[in-house]
Amino acid sequence: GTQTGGGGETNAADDGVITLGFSQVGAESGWRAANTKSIQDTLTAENGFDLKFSDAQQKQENQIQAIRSYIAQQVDVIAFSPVVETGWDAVLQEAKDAGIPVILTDRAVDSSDETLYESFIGSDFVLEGEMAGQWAAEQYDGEGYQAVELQGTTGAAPAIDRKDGFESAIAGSDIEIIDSQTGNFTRAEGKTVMEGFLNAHDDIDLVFAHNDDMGLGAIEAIEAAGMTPGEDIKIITIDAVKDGMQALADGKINYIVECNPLLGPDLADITKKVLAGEEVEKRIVVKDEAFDQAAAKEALPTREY
Ligand code: GZL
Ligand code: ZN
Repeated sequence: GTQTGGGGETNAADDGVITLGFSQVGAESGWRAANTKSIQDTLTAENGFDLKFSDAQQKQENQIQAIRSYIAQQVDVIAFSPVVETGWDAVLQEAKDAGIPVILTDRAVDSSDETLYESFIGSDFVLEGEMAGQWAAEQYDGEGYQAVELQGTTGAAPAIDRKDGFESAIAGSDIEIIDSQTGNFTRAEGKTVMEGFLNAHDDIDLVFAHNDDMGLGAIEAIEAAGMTPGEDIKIITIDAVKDGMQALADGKINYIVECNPLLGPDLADITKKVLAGEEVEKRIVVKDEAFDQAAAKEALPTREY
């Protein structure tokens, strides 16, 4: 519904329909596709929403442009997954001045001014990195393992935090990260970076990829080099989307930490509470589990994504 109030106060949609403008990062990975589906399947007309959705092709300027257009359209709520952590304060202040509440999903912003958004719904990426590192340290300690790291998008919260978590968990083990580069969360770039690692090092034991898609790209590069992924070179990834779980069940990946993309229901719930003037939690942490090869075989038939 159109925003009848002036700046400052927020009011529920006057015609009973909640107009929500959503700026999505892009369509870079299987995780993103599942996340988009969850949002589009939940924020439907029958659930009381008029969803305006935009794909930023992983460019921050496109997200800022989309948010500005939602402000101009005077939507009831703005939600987005910030592609990187920094550079949002100005546009979020514009939303605040227009009296439009903002909800963050999936990735965080580094704004020190917490009044710029109502709530942040997403996983604990540091914990995901720690879970991956702990498993690696348990499995591969005492053997002088050399690891390479496929980082997510430079400046993105999941890339920064997963790296930190993994490094803290392997500190004290004799796993050493001998090379680390961004593959921008995509399969194609993960493959290209892994090809570079394989040319530069003849002693790689382990790949830590910040998402399944880059891990799947690494598998292609390892096989093209005549080696067996999951055996000659172990692979640990994060997300647990269908293609990753299949590779895990097939023995090409050794361990996957889940990052649940099904954020639509939480977003719908928080949005309705915000518009009803109810108190909402500033931070909603989505729970994640982890899978080895046996667990993947077991879980695959009933995986929602
Ligand atoms: C994590 C999400 C990341 C996924 C990637 O919540 O932001 O972005 O791990 C996706 O697959 O591209
Ligand atoms: Zn080397």
